Amino acid sequence: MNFIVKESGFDKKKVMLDGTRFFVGNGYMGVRGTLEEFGKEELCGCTLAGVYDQVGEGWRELVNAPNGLYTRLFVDGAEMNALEVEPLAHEMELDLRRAVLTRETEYDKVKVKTERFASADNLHLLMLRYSVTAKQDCEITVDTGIDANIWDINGPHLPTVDEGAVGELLYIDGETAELGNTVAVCGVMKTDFDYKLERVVTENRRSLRVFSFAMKAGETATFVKYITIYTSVDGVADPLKTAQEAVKTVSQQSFTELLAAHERVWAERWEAADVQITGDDEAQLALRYNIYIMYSNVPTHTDKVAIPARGLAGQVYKGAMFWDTEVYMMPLFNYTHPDYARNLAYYRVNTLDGAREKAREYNFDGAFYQWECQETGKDACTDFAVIDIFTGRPLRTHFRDQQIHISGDVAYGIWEHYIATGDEAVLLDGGAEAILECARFFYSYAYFKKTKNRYELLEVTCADEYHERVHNNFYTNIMAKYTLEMATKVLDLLKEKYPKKYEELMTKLDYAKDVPNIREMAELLYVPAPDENGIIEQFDGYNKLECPTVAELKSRIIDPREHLGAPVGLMTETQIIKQADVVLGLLLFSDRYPLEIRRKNWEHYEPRTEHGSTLSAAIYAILAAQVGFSDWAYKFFMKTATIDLSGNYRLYVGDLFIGGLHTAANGGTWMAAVQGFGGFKFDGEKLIVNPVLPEKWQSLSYKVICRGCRYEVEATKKQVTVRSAEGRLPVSVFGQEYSMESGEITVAL
Ligand code: IFM
Repeated sequence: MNFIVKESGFDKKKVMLDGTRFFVGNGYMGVRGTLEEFGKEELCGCTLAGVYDQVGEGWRELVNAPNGLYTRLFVDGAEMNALEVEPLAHEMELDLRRAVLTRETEYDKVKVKTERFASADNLHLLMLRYSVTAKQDCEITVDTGIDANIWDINGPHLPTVDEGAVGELLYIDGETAELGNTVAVCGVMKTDFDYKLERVVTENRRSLRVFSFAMKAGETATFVKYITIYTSVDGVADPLKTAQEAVKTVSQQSFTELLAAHERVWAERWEAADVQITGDDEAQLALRYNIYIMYSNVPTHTDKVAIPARGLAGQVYKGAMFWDTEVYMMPLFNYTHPDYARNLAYYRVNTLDGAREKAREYNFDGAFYQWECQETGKDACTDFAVIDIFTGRPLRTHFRDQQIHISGDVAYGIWEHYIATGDEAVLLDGGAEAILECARFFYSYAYFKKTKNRYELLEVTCADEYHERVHNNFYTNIMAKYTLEMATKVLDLLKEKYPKKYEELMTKLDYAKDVPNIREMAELLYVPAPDENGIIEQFDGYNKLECPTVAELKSRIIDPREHLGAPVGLMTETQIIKQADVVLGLLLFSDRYPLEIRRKNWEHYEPRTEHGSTLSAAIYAILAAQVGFSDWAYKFFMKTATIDLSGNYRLYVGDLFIGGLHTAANGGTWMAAVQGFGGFKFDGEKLIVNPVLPEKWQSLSYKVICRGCRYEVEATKKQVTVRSAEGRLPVSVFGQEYSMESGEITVAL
């Protein structure tokens, strides 16, 4: 039962990384794993999903709530703060199964133990249990409450706040600068001992109760903090009043009762999504950590937001959603918790108008989805997204206006959700419209080259991201082609099954004239093909670029923070790419290319890939597993699985801080385990299970839900077993199809 992430010893240098690593969250709030006595310098953050704010010309980003965990401990008048007083022992323990973070710190005279969780049962509730055990007789003073002196990257997002106390209840209520959204945090503390209330402080952006008590050696004093958070984004008329009432209600229950309700939700999640590995404890724990992070960040309560690229572990990357959502995160939820995946799919329906506006801004038709999307549907990406570290000048990048594969990725996400679940609701409620609009966008972007009788996509930014303003990027073109094909399938499906809906959409979108164009372009869009050696050129002219080794190129780096991509970065004029591009296209469309082609391209592109993005390793792992490079697959699997645990990632691009969770890699880890080693794929009609286990692994078991039915797969090196009490769909194992009528099949390998 390997569910515990543990770290012993306190290291000031690790405060920032540990804050991310020991994250707890519930998709509504994300709480960094900083210590209770820490403040904004230590990057304490309780980041709120869907609450965005912009101050002046700064970046619009997620808002951090006032810190309800804030607690300072004084023993005989001296503050016990791990930053000031070196602890004799210190341990952080994240229990992934229960989603509870425990901290134990020992000082000369006392031991401190805290446990916290962001309730998965009541998303507005954050709980802390704080215990002090005296090693000798001593006088204790505790200073605890809510602190609005919080970490902001481009803030202050709550410029003025009201601090208050009503009896035992503390609160802080603030308004965001841009939209005037209210953010209210309330807290109530309960103790199991008597104390003397010294004072109540409601000033300087803090609402605190300061109390003291005497302890005898060996005694333990425990208090529990109930913290509730409501904002006007939740749709409540008076967030402060709601938070106050909520905290009064929940504080009638014990910590243990509230914890039990939280644990029940997590038990159900693990029941659906756990992936078990035998023979490799390190891989097992890392894999579970990544699943834990995904489930701690997924918005279960709303479809107005999805999962930000750095999760809810702070404001980095503006709290924006990228293509990471569809390509890296949705597969896990599609197959383990389809109702959560549905929220993610609807998020793109809800931001369709913004995508239409963006298309119009650039004089295109249809929907050009936002490269960086927040809650409004406007693109949060700027044209000058990176600062040149040497000159201090902004660099013109083309993420926003040319990374057009985003519209294909979004359409792909909606369609794949339909394939996985068979649920037509998203399609009928706007998903079909989004796919049709994305197809229309590609048609309007394309250039028809008469001499070659083909459509081309010119001036694009590759999925690889180091190369911009190129023509006919493989990943972009194949994704666009698929979008056009999906659009034709959507048209056929609607026409056949929902003729009224079909007519409605044709009229609403004035689409009849587009239908022949879409069908034609689906046929005639050029996708770079394998050359005589089986290699697909990433974009027109790529093969002519200089081809140093990654190591050689990296030796030319002057400053570790320098931007390596376009317009003037080191990698731009070379074949070195940042992340999977051709390899990603070959993975997503593996049924279109023979294994030999996929293998050759993996071998060709891997040495040319810097893996400078955390989106890269998972994709290389999966394709490596598919084409028989088992050792490589394992190496890349471990790389992606340990990114957030090891803290082995880039913290700056230019002068831009980009630390935080890496939710694409977290989702990608599940994909690498289940779709890579587990060999799982679902084509809408049958499950395909072709497992290839790394040498170390004795077995791999996972569960998936396909079209509403649960399946359990258990693979060893000798056999694969698929079980399902309800499964109606056939299973294909290494090309041989089996019926699931008996509820279980075992195939010897
Ligand atoms: O979407 C990615 C992009 O592909 C690489 N840079 C980081 C973005 C957010 O994760």
